[in-house]
Amino acid sequence: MVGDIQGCFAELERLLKRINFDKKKDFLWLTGDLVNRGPESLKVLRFVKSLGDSAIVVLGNHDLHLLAIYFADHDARPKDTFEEILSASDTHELMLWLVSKPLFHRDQKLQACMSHAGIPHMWSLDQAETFAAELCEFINTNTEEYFAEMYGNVPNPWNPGYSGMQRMRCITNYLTRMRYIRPDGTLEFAEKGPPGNQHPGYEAWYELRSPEETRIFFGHWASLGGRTINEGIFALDTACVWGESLTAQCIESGVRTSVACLA
Ligand SMILES: [Mn+2]
Repeated sequence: MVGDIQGCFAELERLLKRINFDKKKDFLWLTGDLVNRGPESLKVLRFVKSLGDSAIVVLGNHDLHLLAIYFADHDARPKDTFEEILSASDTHELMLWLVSKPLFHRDQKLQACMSHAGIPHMWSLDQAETFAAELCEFINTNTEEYFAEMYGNVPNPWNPGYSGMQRMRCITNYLTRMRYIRPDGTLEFAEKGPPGNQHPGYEAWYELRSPEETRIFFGHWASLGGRTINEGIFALDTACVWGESLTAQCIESGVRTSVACLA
């Protein structure tokens, strides 16, 4: 399991060498945000795609942002680093590959699951799996509509009665953007720092989850430094693109390995 790569291809190569990753017998789980801000997003996409079924990927907010630029003509933001991907000879193939990826993955035998930002406390893992599958189906059958309408902070909080694009945007926000949440499910979108100084009434999402047998792995929240207070919930984004490190955790043994950012 490797956290947010965000275009840090050299560090990914070094990390995989360090853990003796062998695509013939190992599976590489990636918590999403393969691209953006870092220097070599195109290389990351090509490499992960080349792993075929050995790579298990869930989409993160930066991946969705890239797809929205490609499929719905959204504008890039000043800090985005997508030019190389968008002008590559294999852009279309890469985007079709990326858009087919899920937003949640669970392995019953390993008792492990992942999504980019995590799973809100109101959802059981079965529900998360169902909602994420609904979303994936929607994205792949209504691609342009989805990406044209994807951005936005509402509706918030979740209500099981939502349908259509409202429902899809709400599921997207929990699985790819969540950090702080209120007991009623309301998300706080602006606060990105570590727990301690957030708005009153909000908690880190994992603090509201009851202990469960299946371990949850997530990325997205770089300021956590790879730590949560929960046994069984693992933060994997160790801020490589911000100059810190890229981290892998062996799902079976729990052993962690990090390589420092090379930039
Ligand atoms: Mn993210």
